[in-house]
Amino acid sequence: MMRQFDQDCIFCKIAKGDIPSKIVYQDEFVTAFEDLSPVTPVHILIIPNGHYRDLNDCGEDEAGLLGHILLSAAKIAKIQGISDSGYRVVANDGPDAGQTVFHLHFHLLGGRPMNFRSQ
Ligand code: DGP
Repeated sequence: MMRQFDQDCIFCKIAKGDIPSKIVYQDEFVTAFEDLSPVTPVHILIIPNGHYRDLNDCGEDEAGLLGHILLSAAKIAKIQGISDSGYRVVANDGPDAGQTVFHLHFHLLGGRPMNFRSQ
């Protein structure tokens, strides 16, 4: 059962369509949209359509949802044309990772080579 929206959350508002964003993919469970400050030529954020703060806020009940998010990332990478060149999927969880928006999201990054240790 998907969580409800949080009316004060900016990513919930994006999923609902209440504030504008460039949505590239959406289904019953997830919304994917272009990051406002892209760090790679392709930089998409994939979020669940309900409010989860981060991975720590997820449990076994969310196992299917989390799997669906990763499969959506692969699907969106194909749509974006970066399936073969390669891509990275990143979740920043908590202060050391620099999380700034507290609605679970996965960055889909691609379109140029990336160095894992420099970021
Ligand atoms: P982080 O919490 O560090 O994983 O990054 C959050 C990302 O969300 C950051 O790359 C910028 C992006 N972002 C923040 N606010 C908005 C917004 O209102 N619209 C869009 N499209 N992206 C946003």
